[in-house]
Amino acid sequence: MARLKILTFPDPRLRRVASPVKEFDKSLIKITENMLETMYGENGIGLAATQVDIHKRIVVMDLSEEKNNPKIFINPEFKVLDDKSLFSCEEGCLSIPGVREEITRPDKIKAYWQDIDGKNYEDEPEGLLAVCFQHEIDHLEGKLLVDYISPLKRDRIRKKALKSVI
Ligand code: GNR
Ligand code: NI
Repeated sequence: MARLKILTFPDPRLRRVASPVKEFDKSLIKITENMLETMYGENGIGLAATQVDIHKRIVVMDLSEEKNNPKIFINPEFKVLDDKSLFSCEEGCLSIPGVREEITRPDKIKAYWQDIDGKNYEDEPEGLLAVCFQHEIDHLEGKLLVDYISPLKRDRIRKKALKSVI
């Protein structure tokens, strides 16, 4: 296993749209193992492959207190069941260190994904799981939580991030 480097905003590679996983092979297992190690190492509750410069539709998560409940979502998708039911949550992102923003998202969603063997699942996640699921799918679409805030605020975060690189 290996820890992977996490891309940070405004790296243009975070804007790439990930491709569906078609082969459920050994290399997929290795990617998910490395992503889990990276997520745990950075104290994150979720990680999308895009964040480690792998542009495939792979997400890992662990929302448990004890960090002993790793979840793998291959080709995750969701549809909004009720666009009037919203949930606000202060979100952070490993690709935008130091930034936390209150984001409002649909609360009632139906989630679809495959497991590491390609088996299909669906569920109606709630609360933090529903938030995290949408946050990670945003990454696979090249979308970041700064896209939900004002352009002025986003520009400030971008300038600060560019300064701290040098
Ligand atoms: O570690 C993370 N915490 C978090 C908190 C609230 C809403 C979403 C998240 S996901 C984030 C890890 C991350 O950047 N995943 O892409
Ligand atoms: Ni994130």
